[in-house]
Amino acid sequence: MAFKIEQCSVLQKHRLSYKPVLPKVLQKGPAGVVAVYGKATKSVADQAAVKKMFPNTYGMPQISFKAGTNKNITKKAVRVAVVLSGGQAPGGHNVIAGILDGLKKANSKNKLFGFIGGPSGILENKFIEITPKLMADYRNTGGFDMIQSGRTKIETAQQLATAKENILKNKIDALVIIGGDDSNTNAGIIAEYFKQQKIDTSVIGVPKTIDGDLKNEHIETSFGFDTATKIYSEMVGNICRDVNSARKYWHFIRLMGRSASHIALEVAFKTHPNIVLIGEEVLAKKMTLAQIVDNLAKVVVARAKDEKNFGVVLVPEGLIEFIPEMKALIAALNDLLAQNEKQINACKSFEEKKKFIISKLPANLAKLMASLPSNIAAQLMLERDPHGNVQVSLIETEKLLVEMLKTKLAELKKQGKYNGKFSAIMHFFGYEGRCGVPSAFDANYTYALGYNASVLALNKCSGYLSSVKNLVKKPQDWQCGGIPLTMMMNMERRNGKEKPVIKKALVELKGQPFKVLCAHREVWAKTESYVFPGPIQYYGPAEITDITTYTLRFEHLKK
Ligand code: FBP
Repeated sequence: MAFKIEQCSVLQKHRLSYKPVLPKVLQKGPAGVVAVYGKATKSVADQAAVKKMFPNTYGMPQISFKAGTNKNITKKAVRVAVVLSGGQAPGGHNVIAGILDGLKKANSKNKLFGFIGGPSGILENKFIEITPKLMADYRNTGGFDMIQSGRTKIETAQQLATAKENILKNKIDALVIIGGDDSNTNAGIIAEYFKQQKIDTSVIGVPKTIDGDLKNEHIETSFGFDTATKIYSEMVGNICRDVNSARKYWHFIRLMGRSASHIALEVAFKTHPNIVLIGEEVLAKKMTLAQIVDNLAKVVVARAKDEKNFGVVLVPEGLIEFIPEMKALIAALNDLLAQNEKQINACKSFEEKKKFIISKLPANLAKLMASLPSNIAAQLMLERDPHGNVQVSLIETEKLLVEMLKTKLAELKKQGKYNGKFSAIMHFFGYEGRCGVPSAFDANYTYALGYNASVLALNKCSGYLSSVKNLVKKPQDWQCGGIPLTMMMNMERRNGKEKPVIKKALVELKGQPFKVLCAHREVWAKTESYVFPGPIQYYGPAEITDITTYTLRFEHLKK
């Protein structure tokens, strides 16, 4: 009997034909949607500075959509382009499917193009037409591979002029940028530039990031957070069960989430680890690295007394930037690396580089830098991303914590305060979660975000982020509209300069999700309350397939 290996998994075949559920307001297509304009808006902070930088797009009203007959939608065929920007997140292809279907429903002659490889595709004028036939191979799939992604930022006068030239050359009526906080800041900059240049092309953003830190009252979550946290939770749950079976290791698991600790918190709700560190709490309590390690040691020692030399610790990858002393060091390094590029590049070895940097740092930070293990010091000095962020996914914070914890436990042993065994296994779960097959929630949400973006585009709204909310309800009842990108901005220091950026939504210590953690963590530390969520379910009862995150549900409790 001949065996045949299929090119496409059985699940994938089934997912290709899944029809996402559209919110009621969008179900009649763009011509059946009317925009209702709210009051003028202002930025979340630094209003005068943001207004000065966005004179043409600051203060625009919020938009909410309602069912009705829209006579303003252009009858002439339009050309829309889409670009994926930044890190991958499950559901990106469905955003594109939603845009395509919305455009085609309005006019079968409308066309959608995809710039290749992220924003650099706009600058290099590399694009393809996204036809219904091409789209059919990517519906409800994970990944960004149809047109790929990238982190290029379009900000210099030259880059903006090139973007304008290519957009005009290709007669693009609207550009949809699917990205996180930095990419949507960039969308805001391009929207402002096009208005200033009197170009009729609208620019619309779509909130993407597994990190879950692009959110506010109108953007309840970014897409990908639901699927990624389900994937990580399956893996963490499996480790919890292994830990509870073998009872001999402490597992330290670093989880992606560049700045905010939302991912670690959500995974903790789903799995009940013994410890979950929350970066925002570390910052608020001004904890030092040594204090974090002391707290870890307390739990390890207490469990050892019950002969439990095992456990699970979740570490958000952004933790390092929240520790005040490390935050100050990273901020100083960001400026130093940006301002001394030539001299640093001329250094022949890592040691030479480190010496040069230490010579430029203030005494307290120089001491801290010198005290760090070489691998961590080297990781802190790695090149920043184009938006000026330190690449925390490359910093092995879990190893730093384990090394320091070992030293602490050895001291306690000498003092007769600890009599256990400590054997640690370290993991980093990051890239594993970014391209998974989107959960039912993310498949529906991304499709709605894309369809909604097509409606914004056809209404010539520029400088808006696609907003789909009321997400704890059924998709049919989700509310749609747009919120001005400038409304989410404040001023921050990036690459050594003050820049307007969309403010990241961090874990709020007064918020419901963190309060729930506080109510449970003591018990989780002492006991084995582990939960094993298992894999994402795509078929079966809605209570299994359609469930949203704890974070979203707890946040809705406050309303
Ligand atoms: P976005 O904010 O662009 O969505 O990316 C987030 C993220 O997945 C972080 O969680 C992670 O630290 C980072 O991307 C990794 O970046 P890269 O893909 O460039 O290695």
